[in-house]
Amino acid sequence: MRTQVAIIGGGPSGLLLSQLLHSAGIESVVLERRSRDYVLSRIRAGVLETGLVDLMHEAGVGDRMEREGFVHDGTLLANGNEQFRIDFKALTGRHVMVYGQTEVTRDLYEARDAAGGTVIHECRGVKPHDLDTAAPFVTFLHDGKVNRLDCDFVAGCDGYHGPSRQEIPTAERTEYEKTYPFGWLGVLSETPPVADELIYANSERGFALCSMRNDSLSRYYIQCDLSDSPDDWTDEMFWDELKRRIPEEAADRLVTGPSIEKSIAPLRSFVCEPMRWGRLFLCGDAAHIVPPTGAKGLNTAASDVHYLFNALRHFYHDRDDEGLEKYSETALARIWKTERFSWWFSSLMHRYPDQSGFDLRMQQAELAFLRDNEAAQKAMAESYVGLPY
Ligand code: RFL
Ligand code: PHB
Repeated sequence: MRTQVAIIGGGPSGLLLSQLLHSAGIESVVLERRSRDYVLSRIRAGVLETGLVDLMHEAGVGDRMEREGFVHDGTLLANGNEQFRIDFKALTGRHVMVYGQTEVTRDLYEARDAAGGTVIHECRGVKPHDLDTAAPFVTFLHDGKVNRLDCDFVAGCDGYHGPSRQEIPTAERTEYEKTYPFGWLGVLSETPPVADELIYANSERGFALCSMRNDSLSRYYIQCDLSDSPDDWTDEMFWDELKRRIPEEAADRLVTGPSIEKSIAPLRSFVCEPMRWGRLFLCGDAAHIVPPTGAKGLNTAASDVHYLFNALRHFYHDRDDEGLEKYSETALARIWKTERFSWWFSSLMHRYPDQSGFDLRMQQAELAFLRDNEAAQKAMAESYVGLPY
């Protein structure tokens, strides 16, 4: 089998890259370890920056998102019982779109099918070879046979646990990591959202987030211990704890119901440098992770895809390899700024087990400064709606 770009991983990064390449007449094959149902059952991101919304349109998959997504012009920040709003529209002239990652992925799969694209599911032992030559290839097990996919380039879109990153020799790879001493317990419930916009809440009992997917589907998170398991939390315990962490007026309005999904995610900041080695290019979670405060993971994956797609397009259409040469540098420049924002917003909103009285005062002062200072709000809003590509 031969293609121009072999894409490892059929999550949002891999599928979006594949669909954009198709729109530019460039062939690709996507190799995914899981079944399609499994990929579509993962509940993850919910907030899309304008850059990702534009990319979805560029890939020809924006129609359902335009119809069913929700434009949010601001977000609410709560500190105990106090609450203030960051007005994205007034501060930046821009907004974000609430549309689930599951829906993004579904739209991309459907578009790949409609275009006759090749996505091979349930591939095992995916392994790239000869990445430092002009003729790389990928081997994988599928339907009980070893297959070989020859290609010009390999895109490593296989997430944090995928094998692509490990192909960069350790002597040439630097990994930067910060783990946080807590996780997020998330619940999805078929109930109307508590507010029209997201509420990020800092409370004495820890962080909470009220988010949503649509008018009748809500997504809530609370900061929890890393040693907790979702089974430790009955629905009743979850709702009780959430109510104690958000402003009273919101708690009074909160409609509760049975959870239809409950999971715990640890929080991590991580960056791998470089993002390119020979003919291998890393995209998305394969190269970097942000803590979810600020909703940047999927959006950062999208900016990588934008840079890589344009670099490949120039290579194939204009025989210009400058974008490929500079891919790692260009992508990382934006990633580090987004890492900073996600780290800052996480530090501002969570309670840390070892937080001193002074640390707590600093957090409170930072929140008061943000509430009262328009320049600080503008800086926050610019990162939240998404830095330019
Ligand atoms: P993914 O989604 O992990 O997809 C990688 C794909 O690669 C496959 N794979 C392999 N395929 C072949 N061979 C192998 N050996 C393979 N190993 C792995 C996997 O099966 C998978 O299908 O990475 P990608 O495409 O880079 O996308 C990244 C996003 O999924 C991620 O950044 C976001 O979900 C993060 N995130 C959020 N991002 C946002 O922008 N906004 C949000 O509101 C937001 N909320 C979240 C989040 C992540 C969360 N969790 C659970 C980590 C909320 C949560 C709770
Ligand atoms: C979500 O709806 O899943 C979500 C929203 C905002 C975040 C993180 C997750 O910052």
